[in-house]
Amino acid sequence: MKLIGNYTSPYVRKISVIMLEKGITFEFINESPWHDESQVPQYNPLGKVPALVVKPDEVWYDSALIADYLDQLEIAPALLPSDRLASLKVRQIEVLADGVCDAALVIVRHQMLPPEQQSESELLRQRNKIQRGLDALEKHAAQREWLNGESLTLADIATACTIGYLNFRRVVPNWCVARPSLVKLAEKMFQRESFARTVPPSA
Ligand SMILES: N[C@@H](CCC(=O)N[C@@H](CS)C(=O)NCC(=O)O)C(=O)O
Repeated sequence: MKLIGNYTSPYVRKISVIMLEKGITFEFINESPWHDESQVPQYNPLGKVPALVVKPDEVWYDSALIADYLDQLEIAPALLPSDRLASLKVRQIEVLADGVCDAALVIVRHQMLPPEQQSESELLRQRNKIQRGLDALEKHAAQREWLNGESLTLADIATACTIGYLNFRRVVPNWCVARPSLVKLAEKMFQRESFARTVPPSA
Protein backbone atom coordinates (compact mmCIF):
# COMPACT_ATOMS: atom_id res chain seq x y z
CA MET A 1 0.00 0.00 0.00
CA LYS A 2 1.08 3.59 -0.61
CA LEU A 3 0.14 6.41 1.71
CA ILE A 4 0.10 9.81 0.00
CA GLY A 5 0.60 12.86 2.21
CA ASN A 6 2.97 14.60 4.57
CA TYR A 7 3.52 14.42 8.30
CA THR A 8 2.52 18.01 8.94
CA SER A 9 -1.05 16.83 8.28
CA PRO A 10 -2.81 15.46 11.38
CA TYR A 11 -5.10 13.37 9.18
CA VAL A 12 -2.10 11.73 7.48
CA ARG A 13 -0.55 11.14 10.89
CA LYS A 14 -3.74 9.40 12.04
CA ILE A 15 -3.51 6.93 9.16
CA SER A 16 0.24 6.36 9.63
CA VAL A 17 -0.32 5.67 13.33
CA ILE A 18 -3.11 3.19 12.56
CA MET A 19 -0.90 1.30 10.10
CA LEU A 20 2.04 1.26 12.53
CA GLU A 21 -0.20 0.03 15.36
CA LYS A 22 -1.47 -2.76 13.12
CA GLY A 23 1.97 -3.56 11.71
CA ILE A 24 0.83 -2.91 8.13
CA THR A 25 3.77 -2.28 5.83
CA PHE A 26 3.34 0.74 3.59
CA GLU A 27 5.31 3.05 1.35
CA PHE A 28 5.06 6.71 2.33
CA ILE A 29 4.85 9.06 -0.66
CA ASN A 30 5.66 12.54 0.58
CA GLU A 31 3.36 14.91 -1.32
CA SER A 32 2.13 18.34 -0.32
CA PRO A 33 -1.40 19.21 -1.44
CA TRP A 34 -0.69 22.94 -1.40
CA HIS A 35 1.56 23.41 -4.49
CA ASP A 36 0.25 24.14 -8.00
CA GLU A 37 2.20 21.12 -9.31
CA SER A 38 0.97 18.82 -6.54
CA GLN A 39 0.40 15.22 -7.62
CA VAL A 40 -2.30 14.77 -4.95
CA PRO A 41 -5.29 15.42 -7.28
CA GLN A 42 -4.21 12.41 -9.33
CA TYR A 43 -5.06 10.27 -6.27
CA ASN A 44 -7.88 12.31 -4.73
CA PRO A 45 -9.97 14.57 -6.98
CA LEU A 46 -10.55 16.81 -3.96
CA GLY A 47 -6.80 17.46 -3.79
CA LYS A 48 -6.53 16.56 -0.11
CA VAL A 49 -4.30 14.23 1.84
CA PRO A 50 -4.27 11.49 2.99
CA ALA A 51 -5.00 9.14 0.12
CA LEU A 52 -4.30 5.44 0.37
CA VAL A 53 -3.44 3.54 -2.79
CA VAL A 54 -4.21 -0.15 -2.37
CA LYS A 55 -4.01 -0.98 -6.08
CA PRO A 56 -3.76 1.34 -9.09
CA ASP A 57 -7.54 1.19 -9.44
CA GLU A 58 -8.31 1.15 -5.69
CA VAL A 59 -7.60 4.43 -3.94
CA TRP A 60 -9.26 5.52 -0.71
CA TYR A 61 -9.43 9.08 0.55
CA ASP A 62 -10.64 10.96 3.60
CA SER A 63 -8.92 9.78 6.74
CA ALA A 64 -12.14 8.60 8.45
CA LEU A 65 -12.97 6.37 5.50
CA ILE A 66 -9.38 5.11 5.22
CA ALA A 67 -9.41 4.28 8.94
CA ASP A 68 -12.62 2.30 8.45
CA TYR A 69 -11.12 0.52 5.43
CA LEU A 70 -7.99 -0.45 7.37
CA ASP A 71 -9.98 -1.78 10.31
CA GLN A 72 -12.15 -4.01 8.12
CA LEU A 73 -8.97 -5.82 7.02
CA GLU A 74 -9.24 -7.49 10.44
CA ILE A 75 -5.58 -7.07 11.36
CA ALA A 76 -5.14 -6.85 15.14
CA PRO A 77 -5.54 -4.75 17.16
CA ALA A 78 -9.12 -3.89 16.18
CA LEU A 79 -9.56 -0.14 16.57
CA LEU A 80 -13.33 -0.17 16.10
CA PRO A 81 -15.78 -2.38 18.00
CA SER A 82 -17.54 -5.01 15.93
CA ASP A 83 -20.94 -3.91 17.24
CA ARG A 84 -22.23 -1.26 14.81
CA LEU A 85 -23.64 1.14 17.38
CA ALA A 86 -20.53 0.91 19.56
CA SER A 87 -18.45 1.53 16.44
CA LEU A 88 -20.48 4.64 15.58
CA LYS A 89 -19.82 5.97 19.09
CA VAL A 90 -16.08 5.66 18.53
CA ARG A 91 -16.40 7.30 15.12
CA GLN A 92 -18.45 10.12 16.63
CA ILE A 93 -15.45 10.97 18.81
CA GLU A 94 -13.19 10.71 15.75
CA VAL A 95 -15.46 13.22 13.95
CA LEU A 96 -15.19 15.53 16.96
CA ALA A 97 -11.40 15.31 17.03
CA ASP A 98 -11.17 15.78 13.24
CA GLY A 99 -13.55 18.76 13.49
CA VAL A 100 -11.21 20.44 15.97
CA CYS A 101 -8.39 19.85 13.46
CA ASP A 102 -10.50 21.32 10.65
CA ALA A 103 -10.98 24.52 12.67
CA ALA A 104 -7.27 24.64 13.58
CA LEU A 105 -6.35 24.23 9.91
CA VAL A 106 -8.67 27.09 8.93
CA ILE A 107 -6.89 29.28 11.51
CA VAL A 108 -3.43 28.29 10.26
CA ARG A 109 -4.37 29.01 6.62
CA HIS A 110 -6.18 32.23 7.57
CA GLN A 111 -3.13 33.53 9.43
CA MET A 112 -1.08 33.12 6.24
CA LEU A 113 -3.20 35.81 4.55
CA PRO A 114 -1.99 39.41 4.47
CA PRO A 115 -3.09 41.09 7.73
CA GLU A 116 -5.66 43.28 5.93
CA GLN A 117 -7.46 40.16 4.66
CA GLN A 118 -7.61 38.49 8.06
CA SER A 119 -10.81 38.67 10.05
CA GLU A 120 -10.72 38.62 13.87
CA SER A 121 -14.34 37.48 13.98
CA GLU A 122 -13.60 34.49 11.71
CA LEU A 123 -10.58 33.56 13.86
CA LEU A 124 -12.74 33.81 16.98
CA ARG A 125 -15.45 31.64 15.41
CA GLN A 126 -12.89 28.93 14.67
CA ARG A 127 -11.28 29.22 18.14
CA ASN A 128 -14.71 28.77 19.70
CA LYS A 129 -15.23 25.56 17.73
CA ILE A 130 -11.89 24.32 19.04
CA GLN A 131 -12.73 25.21 22.64
CA ARG A 132 -16.17 23.55 22.49
CA GLY A 133 -14.75 20.48 20.73
CA LEU A 134 -11.98 20.12 23.31
CA ASP A 135 -14.47 20.50 26.17
CA ALA A 136 -16.54 17.67 24.70
CA LEU A 137 -13.40 15.51 24.28
CA GLU A 138 -12.37 16.28 27.88
CA LYS A 139 -15.75 14.99 29.10
CA HIS A 140 -15.23 11.73 27.21
CA ALA A 141 -11.64 11.44 28.46
CA ALA A 142 -12.69 12.00 32.09
CA GLN A 143 -14.98 8.97 32.06
CA ARG A 144 -12.52 6.12 31.54
CA GLU A 145 -8.91 5.25 30.92
CA TRP A 146 -9.50 5.14 27.16
CA LEU A 147 -11.93 7.40 25.37
CA ASN A 148 -14.48 4.81 24.51
CA GLY A 149 -13.91 1.62 26.37
CA GLU A 150 -11.40 -0.75 27.85
CA SER A 151 -8.79 -0.53 25.15
CA LEU A 152 -7.20 1.76 22.58
CA THR A 153 -9.55 2.76 19.73
CA LEU A 154 -9.59 5.07 16.76
CA ALA A 155 -11.07 7.73 19.09
CA ASP A 156 -7.83 7.87 21.13
CA ILE A 157 -5.66 7.98 18.02
CA ALA A 158 -7.68 10.75 16.34
CA THR A 159 -7.77 12.81 19.54
CA ALA A 160 -4.03 12.51 20.14
CA CYS A 161 -3.32 13.50 16.50
CA THR A 162 -5.50 16.58 17.00
CA ILE A 163 -3.68 17.57 20.18
CA GLY A 164 -0.36 16.94 18.44
CA TYR A 165 -1.44 19.34 15.69
CA LEU A 166 -2.56 22.05 18.14
CA ASN A 167 0.86 21.79 19.83
CA PHE A 168 2.75 21.72 16.52
CA ARG A 169 1.03 24.83 15.12
CA ARG A 170 0.65 26.50 18.53
CA VAL A 171 -3.03 27.05 17.85
CA VAL A 172 -4.78 27.75 21.18
CA PRO A 173 -1.56 27.23 23.19
CA ASN A 174 -3.48 27.14 26.49
CA TRP A 175 -5.68 24.23 25.38
CA CYS A 176 -4.48 22.10 28.31
CA VAL A 177 -5.68 24.50 31.02
CA ALA A 178 -8.53 22.82 32.94
CA ARG A 179 -8.44 19.73 30.71
CA PRO A 180 -6.45 17.29 32.86
CA SER A 181 -7.92 14.14 31.36
CA LEU A 182 -6.99 15.15 27.83
CA VAL A 183 -3.47 16.05 28.99
CA LYS A 184 -3.13 12.60 30.58
CA LEU A 185 -4.43 10.86 27.47
CA ALA A 186 -2.10 12.85 25.18
CA GLU A 187 0.95 12.11 27.35
CA LYS A 188 0.12 8.40 27.29
CA MET A 189 -0.43 8.36 23.52
CA PHE A 190 2.73 10.33 22.71
CA GLN A 191 4.79 7.63 24.43
CA ARG A 192 3.66 5.02 21.91
CA GLU A 193 6.15 4.10 19.22
CA SER A 194 3.56 4.86 16.51
CA PHE A 195 3.40 8.47 17.70
CA ALA A 196 7.14 8.83 18.26
CA ARG A 197 7.73 7.71 14.65
CA THR A 198 5.26 10.22 13.17
CA VAL A 199 6.24 13.46 14.89
CA PRO A 200 5.60 16.36 12.47
CA PRO A 201 8.79 17.83 10.95
CA SER A 202 9.68 21.30 12.22
CA ALA A 203 7.69 23.90 10.28
N1 LIG B 1 -11.63 15.29 6.04
C1 LIG B 1 -10.35 15.12 5.40
C2 LIG B 1 -9.51 16.38 5.62
C3 LIG B 1 -8.17 16.28 4.89
C4 LIG B 1 -7.50 17.65 4.78
O1 LIG B 1 -8.12 18.70 4.92
N2 LIG B 1 -6.20 17.60 4.52
C5 LIG B 1 -5.47 18.83 4.29
C6 LIG B 1 -4.04 18.71 4.81
S1 LIG B 1 -3.99 18.78 6.56
C7 LIG B 1 -5.38 19.06 2.80
O2 LIG B 1 -4.98 18.16 2.09
N3 LIG B 1 -5.75 20.26 2.33
C8 LIG B 1 -5.58 20.63 0.96
C9 LIG B 1 -6.71 21.45 0.47
O3 LIG B 1 -7.68 21.71 1.21
O4 LIG B 1 -6.66 21.82 -0.71
C10 LIG B 1 -9.64 13.88 5.97
O5 LIG B 1 -9.95 13.53 7.11
O6 LIG B 1 -8.87 13.25 5.25
